[in-house]
Amino acid sequence: MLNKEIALIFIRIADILEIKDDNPFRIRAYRKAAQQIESLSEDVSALRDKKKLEDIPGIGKDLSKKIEEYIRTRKINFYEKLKKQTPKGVLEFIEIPGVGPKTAKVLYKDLKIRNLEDLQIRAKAGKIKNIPGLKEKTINNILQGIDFLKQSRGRIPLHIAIGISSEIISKLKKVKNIKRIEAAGSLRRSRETVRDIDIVASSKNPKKIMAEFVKVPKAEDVVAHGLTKSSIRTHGNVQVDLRVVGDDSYGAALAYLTGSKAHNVRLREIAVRKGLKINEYGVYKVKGKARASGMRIAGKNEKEIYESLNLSYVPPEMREDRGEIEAAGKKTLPKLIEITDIKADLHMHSEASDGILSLEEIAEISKKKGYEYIVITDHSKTLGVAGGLSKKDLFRQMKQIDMINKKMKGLRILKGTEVEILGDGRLDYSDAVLKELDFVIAAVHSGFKQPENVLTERIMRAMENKNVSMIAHPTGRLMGVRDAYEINMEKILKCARDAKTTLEINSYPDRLDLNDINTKAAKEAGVTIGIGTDSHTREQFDNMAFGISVARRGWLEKKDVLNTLNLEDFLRKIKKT
Ligand code: DGT
Ligand code: CA
Repeated sequence: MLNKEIALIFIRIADILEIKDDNPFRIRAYRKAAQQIESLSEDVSALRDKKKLEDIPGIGKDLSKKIEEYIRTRKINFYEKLKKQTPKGVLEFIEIPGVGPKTAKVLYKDLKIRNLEDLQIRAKAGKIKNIPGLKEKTINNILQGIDFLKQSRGRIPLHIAIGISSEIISKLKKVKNIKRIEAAGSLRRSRETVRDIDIVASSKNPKKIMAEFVKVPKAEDVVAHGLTKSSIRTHGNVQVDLRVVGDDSYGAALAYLTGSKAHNVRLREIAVRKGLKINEYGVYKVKGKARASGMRIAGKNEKEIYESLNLSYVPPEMREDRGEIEAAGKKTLPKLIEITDIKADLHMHSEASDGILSLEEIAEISKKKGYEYIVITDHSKTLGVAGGLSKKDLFRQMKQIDMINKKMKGLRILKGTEVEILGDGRLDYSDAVLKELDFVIAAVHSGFKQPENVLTERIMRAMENKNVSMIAHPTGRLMGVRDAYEINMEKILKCARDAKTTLEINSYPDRLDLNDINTKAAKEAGVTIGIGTDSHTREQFDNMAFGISVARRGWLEKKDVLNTLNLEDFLRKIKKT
C-alpha cells in the first residue's frame, strides 16, 4: 500500500510550509489529508482505479491530483520543488521523531545549526540550553530522536520487504528453467527490519534468470548484472540481491545466505573441528581437493547440511547464535509455534472505538480465519482521541455481544476492553466494571516520558489488578516514531509471572511489542504470552503472521502461548485466584 508513503509526504509538505510561514489553512489541509489517508483501510491505488479519491474526506481536486501523480511516478513534483528550496539541515531536523517544524526553525535560523552531527554535538555539550522556544525536555527528546534515526536509517520494516520480495519471486517463478527460489537473509529469519533483500534460486540456466531479474518491473536501477549474482534497486532505494546456483548446491547457498553471519561462523567452526569445509556450494571433506564434486557430502537441501554437522535442523528464525547451535547439538531445540496453532485473536477494535468494522463483521472474518473465540477490546473512556467507550457504551456492547453469541455458531465472542493505565497506575474503569468482562487488556497510551521507576511501578500496579488479564504492547515502541519507553523489564517479567498476567506480542507491524529478545526473556522467566493483532480493519487480521514470527524468534512453543488454548482451557487459565 502506498497510503503510508503518501501520508508521510503530505506531513512533510505541511512541515515545510509551516517553516516558510505559508497559509495556515493550506498547512492544516495537508495535515488533515495525511490523517485521512493513513486511516484508510483501502489502498489509494484501488481508490484511484475506482475514481474515488475525491470521496476521501479532505481530499479535493488538487490533492487527489497529487496522489495520482505519486501513484504514477512515485514522486510529487511540488514536494520535490519544496525540498530543493529548503536547507538540507532543516529537512534533516524534521525527520527527527518529536521535532516539529517550529523547533527545526529555531535550530536552523536562530541557532544556525546546519546538520544532524552538529546538532548532536552541541546538544550533548549542553550548548543549546536556555534558548527561548526550546525546553530542556525537547533537547533530551532531540538527542534520543537522533540516536533512533541513526539506528533505523537504511533499514526497512519486514512487512514492506516481504511485499517487495514476494512480487519479484512470483515473477521469476514463471521463468523457464527455474527450479527452486526463495528469500534468504534477515527477511527469511523474520527480523523486524531488513537492510537488503537476498534471494536464492537454482537453475541450469542462470544467465536467463539474471536477464529476467534485472528487468522486473520493480527494478528502478541495476546495480550489478553478473552471471550468478546480480543486484537491483527498487523504489525507495531497497537493494535486492539474487544469487543463482546449481540445484545440488541450493541448500548450501540458502543456508549460507540466510545467515545470520554469527550463526554461519559457528557452523564453520563445527565443520572445521570435524575436518569438513562448508561454503555456499556445500559441505566437503577437506582431505584431497576441496570442492571437487566427489568430496561433497551435503548441499542439496538445508536439512542435510545440518545433519552432516551432527546438528538438528535449525528453523531460520532461530539462527542468531543465541543458544540454538548448542541446543541443535544436544537435540533439544524447541518445537516452535506455528500460525495454525492459534485459536483466537485477543486484541481487536470495533467501530465502537477507533476500528471500522461492526461486531458482526469482525465475527465473520474471525470465523473464516478458523478461530474458536475472539476478544473485543475497544478503548476505554479516557482515550477520547480513539473513541474510548463510556461505561454506559461498554455495557451496551456487552449486551450486544450476548445477543450475537446467542445466534451465532462456531465462534464465541468474549467481552473485553483495552483499558487505559492512568498516570498513577489506576485503571480507567472501576473494578466493578472490569469484573463484568471476560478478558481485560491494560495498556499505556500516555506519559511515555515518566522516569523508569514510575513507569515500571505503574504497569506493575495494573498487572497486579485481579481483573487484568494481559498487558498490551508492554514497551510502547512505535517503529519509526518512538523507541520503547523506559521500563525495568526484569521487574515487569517477575511481576507478570507472580501476578499471572499475560504479556502481549502485539502483531501490528510498527509495534511488534514485545520484541524477539523480550519474548525469549519472558519465556525464560515463566511468563505466559498472548498474541493479538490489534486489528482496526479487515486487512489487519492477517498481521497475526508477524506476531508469530516474533514468537518464533523468541523460541516460543505452542504451550507458551495463551491463545493456542481451546476456549475452555483458556477461560480456566486466565482466572487469577
Ligand atoms: P541485513 O541485510 O543487514 O538485514 O541482514 P542479513 O543477515 O540479511 O545480512 P546480509 O544481507 O549482509 O548477508 C546475508 C547473509 O549472508 C548473512 O545473513 C550471512 C551471509 N554473510 C554475509 N557476510 C558474511 C560473512 O562475512 N561471513 C559469513 N559466514 N556469512 C556472511
Ligand atoms: Ca540482507
